[in-house]
Amino acid sequence: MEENPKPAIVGRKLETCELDRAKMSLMNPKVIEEKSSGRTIDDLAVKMIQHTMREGIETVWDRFEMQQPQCKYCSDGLSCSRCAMGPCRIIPEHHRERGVCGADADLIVARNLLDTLTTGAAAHSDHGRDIVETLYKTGIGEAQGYEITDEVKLQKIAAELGVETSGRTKEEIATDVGRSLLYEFGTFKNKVTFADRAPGQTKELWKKAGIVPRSVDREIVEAMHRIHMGVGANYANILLHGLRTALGDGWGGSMMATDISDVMFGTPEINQSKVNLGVLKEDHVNISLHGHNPMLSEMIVRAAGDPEMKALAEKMGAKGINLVGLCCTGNELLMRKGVPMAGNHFNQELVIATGALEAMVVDYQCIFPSLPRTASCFHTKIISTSEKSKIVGSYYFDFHPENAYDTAKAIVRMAVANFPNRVQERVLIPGKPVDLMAGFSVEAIQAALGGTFKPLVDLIASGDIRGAVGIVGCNNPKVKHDFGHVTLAKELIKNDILCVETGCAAVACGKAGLMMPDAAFLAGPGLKGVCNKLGIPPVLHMGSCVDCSRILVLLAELAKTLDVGIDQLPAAGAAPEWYSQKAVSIGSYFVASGVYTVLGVMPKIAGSGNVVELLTTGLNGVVNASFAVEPDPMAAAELIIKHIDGKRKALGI
Ligand code: BF8
Repeated sequence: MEENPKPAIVGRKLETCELDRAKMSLMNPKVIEEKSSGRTIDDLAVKMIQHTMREGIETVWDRFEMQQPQCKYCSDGLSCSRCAMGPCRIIPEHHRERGVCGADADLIVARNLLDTLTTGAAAHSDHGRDIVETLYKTGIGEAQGYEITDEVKLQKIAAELGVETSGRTKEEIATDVGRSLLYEFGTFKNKVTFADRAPGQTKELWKKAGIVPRSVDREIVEAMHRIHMGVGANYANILLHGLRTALGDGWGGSMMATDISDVMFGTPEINQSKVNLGVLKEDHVNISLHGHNPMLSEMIVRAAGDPEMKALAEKMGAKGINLVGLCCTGNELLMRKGVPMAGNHFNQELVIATGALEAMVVDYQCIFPSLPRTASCFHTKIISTSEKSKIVGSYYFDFHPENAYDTAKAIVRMAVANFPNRVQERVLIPGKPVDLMAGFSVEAIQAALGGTFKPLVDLIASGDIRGAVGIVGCNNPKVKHDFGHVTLAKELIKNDILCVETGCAAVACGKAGLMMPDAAFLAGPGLKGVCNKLGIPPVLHMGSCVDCSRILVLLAELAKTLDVGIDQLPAAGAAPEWYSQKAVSIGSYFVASGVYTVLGVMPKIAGSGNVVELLTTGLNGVVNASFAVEPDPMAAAELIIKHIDGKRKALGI
C-alpha cells in the first residue's frame, strides 16, 4: 500500500514550552507533598503530580484551583445565555425571579439540563454513526484495511434488522446492516431497533410514559428544538424528553457503537493485561492512544505491527514500539487486544510529563484542548485525527476510512522518528504497572457461565451475589482522583455485590488492583466463593463508555431470565466522579431503563427544587427508578445496598 498522508499543523506550531513554568513551579516539599496526595489516590500519579509541581507543568488540578470560586448561579443551573436577550441569572433575593424571556428557575434549570444531556447523547451517537459508516464502507469495499472480524455477531444483528443473510457474503451482509443502521439515526424507520432487546415490562413502562425512542437523531434534534426560547415551557415535559433522548443513545447510538465495533474488531474475550503509568517503557518508542473510536486506534495497532515500522524503531535506537491506551480508546483496545492501559482521564497530562512519550494520538472526546501546550514543554507530539476536533497546536492527519491504513502508518512513522528527540535525563516513569483482567463482554460473561445466564440468576437468588452495580464515568477535580470509584467498589464487593464497570471508573479500579481474581479476598463470603470458583475478579471490566450499552444488555438478559422488568432487578448504577455531558446521558438512560443511579457530583440543578424533586423522587412514578446524589462513596454504598435489599425483598429472594 502506498503511504502518503502528511500532517498539517493546526493553528500554529508550538515550538518552545508555552507554559509559564517559573510561575507554576513549587519548591516547598511540604506543600508539594500535601497538595499531591490530596489530589489522587493513584500512587504513580502522586509521584507524577509532584514532578509537575516541581517542573512547573500546569495540570487540570491547577486550572481547577485557578477557577475558584466558581459561579454559584451557574453551579445551580440558574444562569441562561441561550439567547441574545440574556445572559440572565435567577437571583430571587434581588427580585430577579425570571429571565428576560419570562422563564423561571424550573424552566431554566430543565432547559440547561436537557442541553447537557443532549450534548452527551449526540457525542456517543455520532461516534456510533462513524463506526457504522465504516462498516458500510467496508462492505462496499471503500474502507482501507478494515475487515469483518465477528461474523456470528454480524449475522445476529442482521437477523434483528431483518437483513437477508442466506447465501450472501459477509461484505454484502455488512453493507445492508450498515445501511439499515444508518436509517436508525433519521426519521425513516421511526424506531430504535435495538430497544427491542429490553424486556417487555420495561418497554411497557416506556410506552406508558411516552418515552419510547423513535430514532437517534430525531430525539437529539427535537431536544435542541425544545430548548429554544419559546418552545419547551414545562420543566417536567422537557425532562421526560431528556429520558427519551438518553434512551436513543443507550439503546441506539451507543449500542450501535459497541456492537459494530465488535463486528469489525472482534467481540471481547476475557484477557489479562497491565495498567497505570508504569506501562511506559524506557527503551521503546511509546505511543499513547487517547480518545474514543476504535476505528482509529485499531488501525494504529495494525500499523505499529508492520515489520517496516519495527525496523524503523530499531534504526532510531529503540527496542520496539510500545502502544498504550488512555481513557475509552484505551478501554476499547484493552478489551479486544489486551493493549496495556496508561490510565484514565486525569492521567492524560501525567503521561506526557513522564518525558517518555513520543506521540499522543487522539480522535475525539475527553481530550484536554490544552494538551499541545503541555506537550510543548516536552518532545511529545500531539497528533489529532478528527476533522471534528483539530486541536490547535497539534499535528493533524485527515483520518477517514478510505485512507485509514496509510494514515495510521504515517502517524506511527512520525512517532517513531521522534524517538531520538527524547531527552533521557528528563524521563521519569514513576513505577511498575498493575495486572488486570478485562474483556468481560456480555458474550464473554455468558460463555464463562456455561452458555446461559441462569447460573448468574441462581447465584443472585441464593444470595451468594446480593446484587450487581454498574460503576461508570469519569474523573472530576471536585473528587479526589479515583477515590470515589475505588472506595465505592470496595464497599460494594465487601457486601457481596458484583461490580461491572466501564470508562474511567473501570481504569481506576484496575489501577487499584480490584480487577484480578485475587482481589476476591476483599469480597464478602458469597461473592468471594463465586469469584474463586469461576476464576474471575469481583469487579468486571465491561469496556468503554459506549459499552455501558453492554450493561443494559446484561440487565435485559437477567430480567428476561427472571421474567421481570429491569426496574425489578437487585441492581443499581453509580457515577462517583462524573464530569461529562455523556455521563449525564448514561445516567439518564440507566434511570429511564429502571436502574436506580447514584451520582457522586451534584448536577447543575440545585436552583430548582421542582427539578430536584422530579429526578430524585418523581421519576419513580414514571420509570420505577430515580437518581440520588451522594458525594460520600461510603454513604452512596449504603444507599445502594438498601435499594438492592429492597428489590430482593420485592422479588421474594
Ligand atoms: O467516555 S469516563 S472521562 S474517557 S466521559 Fe471521558 Fe468520562 Fe472517561 Fe470515555 Ni466516558
